[in-house]
Amino acid sequence: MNQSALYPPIEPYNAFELAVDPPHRLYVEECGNPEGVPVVFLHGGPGGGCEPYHRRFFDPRRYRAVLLDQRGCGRSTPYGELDGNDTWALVRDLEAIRERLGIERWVVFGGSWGSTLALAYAEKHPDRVLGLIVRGIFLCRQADLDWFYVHGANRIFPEHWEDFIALLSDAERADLANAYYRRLTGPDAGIAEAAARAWSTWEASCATLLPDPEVIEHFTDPAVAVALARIECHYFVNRAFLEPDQLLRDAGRLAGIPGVIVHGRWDAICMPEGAHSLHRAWPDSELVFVPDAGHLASEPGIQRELVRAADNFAERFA
Ligand code: STX
Repeated sequence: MNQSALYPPIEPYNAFELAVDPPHRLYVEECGNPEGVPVVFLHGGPGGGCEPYHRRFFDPRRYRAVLLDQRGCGRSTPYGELDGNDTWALVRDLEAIRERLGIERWVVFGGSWGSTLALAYAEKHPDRVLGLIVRGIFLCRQADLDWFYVHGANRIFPEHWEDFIALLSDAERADLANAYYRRLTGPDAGIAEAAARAWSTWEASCATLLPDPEVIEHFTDPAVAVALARIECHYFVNRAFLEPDQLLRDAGRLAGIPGVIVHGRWDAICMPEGAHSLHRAWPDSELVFVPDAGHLASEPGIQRELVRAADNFAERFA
């Protein structure tokens, strides 16, 4: 991974587990300056978990960065748990963490599903948000799900799509998400793990502008893939627990919140159109299309724009 735009590797100065609705326990950590501007990092998927480089978008002298693994993934437990796992539970978790840490207002920083969650949170609790930095906009409209799981991305990556649908029967292919859901949640652990690998391989294969074996390796490790596939599939068969077009419909609630939208021009997972539609609906946002990037936060041009946005907000909210 090209990490030139990022701050140096850093270890948390504080890490803890927070018990939320049973049986869920969340892994939370804080990095940087305890007196700095609070920012919360929201990872993708849902179910993707935090990675060490996610700490490195934030100037450690100026930010108090809070990172968490959302319900059921990463170091949160139980691993892959779907009960009590929905968008509004995650929004409540953010409030629980904010209160536990004694933070009044924070910058919210999220990519992909992390942008979905950031928008859902900010539209519900606008008074808690200093500013928003969102990347790889994923509005979870039916059109967004169809683009990635029905028609759209499969026309860009047909050979990876072929692998993705290979384990389904012809009949199952008509309703791919439900067919995968049955396998991922069924009693046979071998079938479930094969489905998880195929699901996560599809996503990782579409995530970067140039093929990146490290990304594919990371997301197809069962310690990541099983939670990612189970949780994504659970959210997507439930339309992410959102009303149709809810996030755009309610974008007016973001009025007055400064924001930066960063999106790769060649993002094959989340359509650039979504970023543009969000920008139109949210007048206080700045929209940056990165001309030479796909979807992932680790792509060089995306890193650069995210660090630039975070540096600007550190100045602004100091
Ligand atoms: N999922 C969108 C999302 O959040 C449909 C996402 N896309 N790729 C990822 O996350 C990984 C980083 C987990 C590969």
